[in-house]
Amino acid sequence: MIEIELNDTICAISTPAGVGGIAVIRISGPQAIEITDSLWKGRSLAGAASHTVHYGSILDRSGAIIDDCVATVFRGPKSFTGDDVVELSVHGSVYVQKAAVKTLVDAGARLAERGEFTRRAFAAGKMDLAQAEGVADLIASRSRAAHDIAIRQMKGGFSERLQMLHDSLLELASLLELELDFSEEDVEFASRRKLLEQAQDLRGEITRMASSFDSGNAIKEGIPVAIVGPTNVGKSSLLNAIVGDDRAIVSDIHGTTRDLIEDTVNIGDFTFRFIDTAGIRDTSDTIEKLGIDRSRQAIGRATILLQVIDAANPQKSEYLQNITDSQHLVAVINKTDVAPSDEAKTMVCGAEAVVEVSAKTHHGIDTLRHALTEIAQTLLAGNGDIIVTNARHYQALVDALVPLQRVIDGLTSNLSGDFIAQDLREVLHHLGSITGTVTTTEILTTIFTRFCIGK
Ligand SMILES: Nc1nc2c(ncn2[C@@H]2O[C@H](COP(=O)(O)OP(=O)(O)OP(=O)(O)O)[C@@H](O)[C@H]2O)c(=O)[nH]1
Ligand SMILES: [Mg+2]
Repeated sequence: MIEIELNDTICAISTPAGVGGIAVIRISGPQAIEITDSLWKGRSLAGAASHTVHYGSILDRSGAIIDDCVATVFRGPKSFTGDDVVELSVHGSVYVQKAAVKTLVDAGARLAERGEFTRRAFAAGKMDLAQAEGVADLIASRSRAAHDIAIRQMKGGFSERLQMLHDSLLELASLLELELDFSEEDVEFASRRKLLEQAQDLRGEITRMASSFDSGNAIKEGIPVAIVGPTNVGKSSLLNAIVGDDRAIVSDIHGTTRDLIEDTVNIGDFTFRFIDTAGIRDTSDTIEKLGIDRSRQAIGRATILLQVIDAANPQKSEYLQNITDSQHLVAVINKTDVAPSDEAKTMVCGAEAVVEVSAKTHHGIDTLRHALTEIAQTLLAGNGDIIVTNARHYQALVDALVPLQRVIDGLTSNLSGDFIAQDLREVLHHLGSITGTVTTTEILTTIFTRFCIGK
């Protein structure tokens, strides 16, 4: 999709590959209705009003019936793509789906590229780029939290906020220009101090948005939870108890787990990515050492750490020394079915929650699951109403902060307005790239080829 033709008529199967009750084939473009009508047995679609549904049969080139189906007609510009669109609901046989697409292609439609329907919607001004990416995120969302963020983005919440930032920056630029126009006369339109305050506010807002990316990305991809601790404390047993499956090997031999073992589970509104790690201890075993290195890396990358302490053999946790402010620590005292938790509790340091469990009897596992959703909730709540989940948006915000800092430095050191205006334009450029007011074919191709065909 390097040079994309946006004026012909395209078609694709929009439902997932395979057999289903029904499958939807979408046709979009200036000839969508005409092409479908040429293969249609039933009342002609040529005069059909927009947003109407019609029963008939789809025919192959020889006139034989491929299937009875329902055609929904949307006339442009009031359609998803802005062009005329027909959606055919056929029976979900793999053969019927393929035969229907083939007959449409034989009659003059072209097979759509990945994401081409949404790309056309963007080109027609139906949505901006951030909203189009929201559509892709919505399709990919696996939890309520990820769905909520995606739907807000798709409905334009993020775009609106960017527009406000854009307007503030333009205002700043025009005030600077006024200053330039009247610099000969001794009139002060806006004091530099005021402009500086405004620029600092903008920096605060953009920084806040950019820093929400860590949480946003975790919510979208699954919040990484590392299960860590010394050997034999029951980390693998805990993973199995949480995910409700025999995912990891459990044994009473110290150093059983060597590699990272991951499993993804939805709890409440969130997706969590649990990572069982090798128990940390001094060892001369080469493979085990490599495993322990991986445990330490997993600790560095996790959003939530479950520090597992064996109630029957409590030990200190030097391995948690380097955790950062943005990481959340939960102490899990395990094997409470065989030993009291008092001594283990004295090993807890800096944890947000302490949960007593038995991975064996499953006692306390629900409490632990609840504690995890409470932390996840703070990830959502701690970032205001805009949460950035897209790496491209994050990068654009970070890129915008560089020239914005130059604006602030320029205002502080009383630099001439035209230099500052140049930096302001650069900030606007980076913010504009998020919604697609400034963009290139290359960027568009990268974004839309991540979509599925038929969307
Ligand atoms: N009684 C009791 N035994 C447990 C509990 N959890 C785990 N165990 C036992 O403790 C032993 C170690 O369990 P694992 O889950 O393999 O421990 P681990 O922390 O993954 O160990 P490494 O992989 O070697 O680091 C096994 O014999 C488990 O059956 C529990 O809650 N109660
Ligand atoms: Mg293990």
